[in-house]
This record gives sequence, C-alpha cells and structure tokens, in this order.
Amino acid sequence: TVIKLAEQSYLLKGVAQPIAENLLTEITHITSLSPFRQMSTKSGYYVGAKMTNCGDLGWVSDHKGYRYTAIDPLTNMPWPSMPGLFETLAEKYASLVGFHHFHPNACLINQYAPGIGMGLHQDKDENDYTQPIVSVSLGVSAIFQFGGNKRNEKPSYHLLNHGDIVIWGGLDRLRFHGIQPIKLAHHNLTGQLRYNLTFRDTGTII
Ligand code: MD5
Ligand code: FE
Repeated sequence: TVIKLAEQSYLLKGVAQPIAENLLTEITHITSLSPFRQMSTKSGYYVGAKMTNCGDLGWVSDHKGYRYTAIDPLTNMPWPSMPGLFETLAEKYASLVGFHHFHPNACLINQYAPGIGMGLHQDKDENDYTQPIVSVSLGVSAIFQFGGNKRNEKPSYHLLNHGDIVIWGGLDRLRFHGIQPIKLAHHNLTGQLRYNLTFRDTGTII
C-alpha cells in the first residue's frame, strides 16, 4: 500500500520485505570493506547513528563539517560500489511514484542502536534538489518525524517498519525530518538494530 504523506512524499509499506535478507547480506559485505563508524560534527558532538556508505560518493561528517567524498576517510579507499540490487530497488520505487530518471550515486547506510535517534534536520548537502531521496528501513521499527519546509511547522509522526520505503522529492525535498530514539526491541534478522539506506543523487560535487 502507498500512503501519501504530502504533495510529493510517499510511504510504501513493506515493499522491500521480500528482498530484505539480500539487502542485509549486501550491508554485511559493504561493512566488511567500509565498516560502520561513529561520525562527529563540527561542534564536537557525535552523530547518533553509526554510518557507512556505498556508491560513487559517501556522506561524511567531522570537525570540518558535512560533505560528500569519493574516498572513505577511514580506509583511504573508494567507498564500496553500490550493489545492483540497491540501485534497482531505489529506481523501481522512485519511478513507481513518478520520479523517473532517478539514478542515485550515493547511498548512506545508518545503523541505529536502542536509544539512538536523529534530530530534526533538512538534507541539504546535495547539489541537485530536483532529484528525490529514497529511504529503506530494515530491522527494528522507528517513529519518524515529518515536518514542513520551516523548522517551526508542526510535524506528523509515522511508524517505519522493516521493509518500508519512504520517497520524497520536488516541493517536499527540503522538508525537516527526524527519527525518534529507537525503542528496545528485537527483530529476527537484525537483533536490536535498525538499518536505514538513503539513496541520493548528489548532483555534481566540486
Ligand atoms: C533514517 N535518515 O531513518 C533517516 C531516513 C538521513 C536521514 O534522515 O539524513 O540520513 S530519511 C527520513 C525521512 C523520511 C521521510 C521524509 C523525509 C525524511 N523528508 O521529508 O526529508 O536514518
Ligand atoms: Fe535526513
């Protein structure tokens, strides 16, 4: 089922479930090359979720701020390539909700432990806001906070379960959003953890 969250935002319930085990196997392979790590911010705080990336570019945060890089600063190697399964999945569902010609060059992989969330923010480190973002949830459920284009707009709250995909773009591309701290729970494929894949087309960087 497709739930329309806003003009150009969609929640597709459970659509990735049939291939979830394959997606998790790909995550295991990616993290054998570029492990999950805690990233820090310019202000010296830690980003809550552990992160890694695959694809041509990866999102990183450190004392210099946020940016996309072609090289993983932990390994000094290129990020692992994006699995065909990932790209096919993201493009298939982007196209289903009307975003044709979406070709992600970056996939950020977030790992949430119990008690970890992500504060309200906008995704604005990309150079092309005409392209949507596709997000895939795996493992333990989370409540996401879906706000407006201004921080002070009242958000709505939606449960994201294993296999759910959220896609937003166009007018909604810069909406504020966040993830409430994950509750202590158990999922048979991921234990206490939640994983999220976010697919982006960053546009030309540098
Ligand atoms: C997550 N990650 O669950 C979220 C998934 C990030 C990030 O936000 O930047 O790594 S994206 C959550 C989301 C869901 C629905 C709509 C919007 C964002 N949005 O309008 O921007 O790890
Ligand atoms: Fe985000």
